[in-house]
Amino acid sequence: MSNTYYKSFIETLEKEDKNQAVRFAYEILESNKLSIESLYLDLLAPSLYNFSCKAEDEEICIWKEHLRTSIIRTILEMSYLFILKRLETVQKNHKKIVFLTPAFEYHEIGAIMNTHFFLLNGFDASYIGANTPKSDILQAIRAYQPDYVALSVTNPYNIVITKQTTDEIKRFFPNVGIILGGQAFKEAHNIENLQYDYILQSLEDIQSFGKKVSK
Ligand code: B12
Repeated sequence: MSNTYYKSFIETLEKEDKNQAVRFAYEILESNKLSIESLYLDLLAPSLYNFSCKAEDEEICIWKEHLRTSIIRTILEMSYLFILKRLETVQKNHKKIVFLTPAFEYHEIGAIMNTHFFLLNGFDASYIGANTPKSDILQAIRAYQPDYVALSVTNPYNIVITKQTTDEIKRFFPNVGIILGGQAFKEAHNIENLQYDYILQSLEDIQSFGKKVSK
């Protein structure tokens, strides 16, 4: 079923019609045609993965990508109203997670989506931003005292800064668990030498992790 909605959604995105795309996603959630999880994973994520430009748009391709990302981001913010509604029935596990992308990592859509998935699985999760400098991450840990810090990393070039960041987190806050996820960690050699506690990559991983910490 989500396939049919995906086709219609892509048509609105190809027209770059932000209002129609946001209304379309709102209507899907409002009428329970798809869950928040399915909207994110079956419509929003593939609309970015499959993004490509026509040959004649080559020079403005990056702007088209930015515009599409900004539409998706607005839909994620809009969806928060539906998350609030779902949270009324979610049992909390009282585990706090600070979610971010490290310095130089601008890809943030996966981080925002997964922050929402953690919330829906009972965690007290907050997304604090993309391209977050090491010192700011340490300050955030000091201020919010989370149980876990989750880092989403897409670009393998950012593994070096991720290593520096995770080393410092473990040095100053050895009891804070480090969760890593994102495209950069799909290659096993990118994980070697990093200090972390969990690699999570999917909604199912978050659901199992939620069950484990609630025991
Ligand atoms: C949108 C986009 C951008 C936007 C990002 C805007 C934003 N606000 O996020 C902008 C224009 C800024 C951008 C910039 C660049 N990008 Co870009 N970008 C993309 C694009 C088209 C979509 C990424 C996305 O949002 N996908 C959708 C989300 C939902 O997917 P996701 O992040 O993978 O997350 C999913 C999972 O990985 C997982 N997940 C992610 N994190 C976590 C964490 C946890 C804990 C868990 C449980 C799960 C999890 O959950 C999500 C849902 O399943 C991809 C194409 C692609 N194939 O991914 C290229 C892509 C990622 N970009 C790429 C590149 C090269 C760049 C640039 C270097 C380009 C340049 N020359 O300037 C810069 C780098 C900027 C930087 N310093 O970070 C490459 C990366 C290649 C590589 N592997 O090295 C890609 C793959 C394009 C390509 N095919 O070449 N980009």
